Amino acid sequence: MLKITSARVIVTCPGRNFVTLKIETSDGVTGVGDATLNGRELAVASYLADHVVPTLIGRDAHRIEDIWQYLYRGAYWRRGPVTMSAIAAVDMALWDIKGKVAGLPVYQLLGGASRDNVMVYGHANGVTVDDTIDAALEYRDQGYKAIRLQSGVPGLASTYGVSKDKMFYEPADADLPTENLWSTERYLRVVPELFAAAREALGPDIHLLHDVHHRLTPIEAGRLGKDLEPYRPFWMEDAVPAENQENFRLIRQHTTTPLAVGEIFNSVWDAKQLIQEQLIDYIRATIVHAGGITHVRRIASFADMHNVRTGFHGATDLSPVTMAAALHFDLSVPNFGIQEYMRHTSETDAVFPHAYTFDRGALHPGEAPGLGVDIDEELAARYPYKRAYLPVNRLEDGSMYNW
Ligand code: GCO
Ligand code: MG
Repeated sequence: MLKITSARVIVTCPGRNFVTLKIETSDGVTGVGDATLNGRELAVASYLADHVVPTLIGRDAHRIEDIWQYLYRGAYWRRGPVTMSAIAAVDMALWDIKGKVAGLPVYQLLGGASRDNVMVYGHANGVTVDDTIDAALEYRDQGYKAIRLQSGVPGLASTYGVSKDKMFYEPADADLPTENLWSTERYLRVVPELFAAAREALGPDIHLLHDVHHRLTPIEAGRLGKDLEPYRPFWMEDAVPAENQENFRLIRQHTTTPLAVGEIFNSVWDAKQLIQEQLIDYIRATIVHAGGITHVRRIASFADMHNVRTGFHGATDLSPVTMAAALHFDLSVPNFGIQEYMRHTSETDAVFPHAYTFDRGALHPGEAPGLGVDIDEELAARYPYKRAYLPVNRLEDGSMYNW
């Protein structure tokens, strides 16, 4: 038995907040897990430190499945982003430990590589369509085969996905939530223009993606999907909020544009109908917010049975620990689709030294045993927690809307 002797929660802010769990075992092997929930970080830190860590001490680190069930069933209060992010952190750390003990990278424990590397998409954004196309050309020149396009909406001061710094996007940048304005009418005019310009500039071979960020109704999403069809988008993401999974039937009736959903899902149950009825093409639930490798594995297997592929969330609020875990998973899972890749800043990369590498539009998790990522605790301690919120969104008449 490999006893868990300690588990520590480390909160650090090298430019943005990250919550990391580090588990230590009786024979000195350690593992790391990500528990970052953007804008609500301390809730998960407390859930772990106050409620999970005391129950882990003395358990056998090798019993990953049993510990997962213990934390999920044992809490009585199932699901939810806070609970599932906390469980994910424990799960990732235990897979990391198992890999180190075996002397194998985690993807080998998951069945080995199903592909040579993991295709990723980068984020091109700009205030105008032309700026966005310029950014997209830079990504293409760096070797990206898939690019997400987000541009400003004429008449709106700020829009989701458009950053101050073209190559980095960080929405949680204010001590209290900033307020954005939204107009569906203006937005629906600009996106088809953006895609027309992008196809013209980038040619037929680059995959083009777009994130609606939950801002349309199903019939509006049907309209946008139809308008984008001539430009062959790879996917339209989060077209509508997904609490009501049936909503997607209406979108499907109107467009063949592929649909991606799930970055805020935390359980297979959030996607059950979407997958079972093939109402989506890509499931975006990811390791940190959906219960770790152990649970995402179930989601992906279920999706595979229904011809739905993975397209995991990979924004900068998912730490390099999640990125590493996602890459091991992506490399091995049969129904892989694509992986989002929003590069971390050099400060973040220094706090989380990692083995994964980027080459011509693809990532590889590397061959280091375990997840191949660690946290430099001394460096992390130099960046104390800094409160930061995601923005909120209102319609032009002042109504609260979806950000
Ligand atoms: C994406 C996402 C992010 C989220 C962010 C919230 O597709 O990458 O929509 O940009 O908004 O992760 O914390
Ligand atoms: Mg998104």
